Amino acid sequence: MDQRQEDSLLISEADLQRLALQVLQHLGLSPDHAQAIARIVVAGQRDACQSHGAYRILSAAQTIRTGLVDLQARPLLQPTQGAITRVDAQRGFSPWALEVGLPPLVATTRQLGMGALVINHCFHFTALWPEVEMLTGQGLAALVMTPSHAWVAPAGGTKGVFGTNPIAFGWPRPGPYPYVFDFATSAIARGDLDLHRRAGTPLPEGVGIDAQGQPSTDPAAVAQGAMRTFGGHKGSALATMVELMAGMLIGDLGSQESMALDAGAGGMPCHGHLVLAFDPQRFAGEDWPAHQARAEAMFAAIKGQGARLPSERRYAARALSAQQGISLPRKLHDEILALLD
Ligand code: NDP
Ligand code: PYC
Repeated sequence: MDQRQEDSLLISEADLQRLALQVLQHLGLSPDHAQAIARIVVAGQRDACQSHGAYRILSAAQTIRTGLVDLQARPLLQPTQGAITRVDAQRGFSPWALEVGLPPLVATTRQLGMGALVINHCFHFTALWPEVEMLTGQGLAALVMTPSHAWVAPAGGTKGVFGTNPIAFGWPRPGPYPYVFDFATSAIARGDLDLHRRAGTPLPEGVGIDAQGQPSTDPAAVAQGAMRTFGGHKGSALATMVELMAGMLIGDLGSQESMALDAGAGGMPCHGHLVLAFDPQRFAGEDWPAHQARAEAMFAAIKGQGARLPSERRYAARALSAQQGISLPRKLHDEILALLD
């Protein structure tokens, strides 16, 4: 949802980072957790991702109030097993665990051609594209997925089974901007539904049903009912894959179990998280530059028709934020400051 028309202020990236850090530590998080979370939510706000930027500081606060998340948990890096790097987040938030797991993931990927980072027992509430960009920045391709809470009905059904189950993909390109897409497999992200609810605006048609299974554009009614997958049965199958790959495969909770653990407390989901990385130099070998050039030709063919690549809106917002500062809704700024009371 576009909050750009809202009354906003401009804040420098350094100041927003400082504010986020101060608030998160005030909420009781250890400095390592607070720094890792601040980095990721500030990057989201910088890229004008309203549902997964500074707004998520409020989500962190709400999750902390549930008492379920361990604010001091130290991510435990397990011994690497073949291509698999595993970090047990020990019921802490995910960003620090991700930072702990990335270096061994990159090393394994370079050595074997592909690698998997499994993060277990983490509270995950961030966008996935920052994770993907950390890998494309190393010249790697990446595929990331995670369950959430069971807010989403399968195509043909009316009751929540899946999470909003985002999938993100990244492909390294020459220059600073990789090819990245990152989307929920639900018709709308839960964060966007929340923003509609906060703003008192209706949802787009077709994204949810009420508790009686009837189509609804009322965010509160859909929150009581269920959200729909995007693309009908196709989104439903992708959401199923996320439950399987980032749930059962890695021995962790799926979205239904995460929701049961929360027991109506209103916290962010707790489950596992899967990050896959691929080294093009190993797959394509010494011909990689030629194949990367073919990929560039395909991107040019997409753009040549007037279509845009995913993430181009974000990259434009990033450039604007660098020039003028980060745009932050004033109401959200005040709510974040109020967390210091
Ligand atoms: P959007 O529908 O806003 O965007 C999906 C993707 O499509 C983005 O990469 C976007 O790029 C791109 N895109 C949008 N419009 C176009 C277009 N016209 N042409 C080409 N590409 C386009 O994403 P969602 O609302 O589904 O998800 C938002 C965020 O929520 C994601 O970052 C996701 O990771 C996060 N999320 C996190 C969850 C969690 O459990 N942690 C759960 C669900 C979602 P651009 O950004 O440049 O517009
Ligand atoms: O927006 O769907 C969402 C979401 C779930 C967990 C974090 N974000």
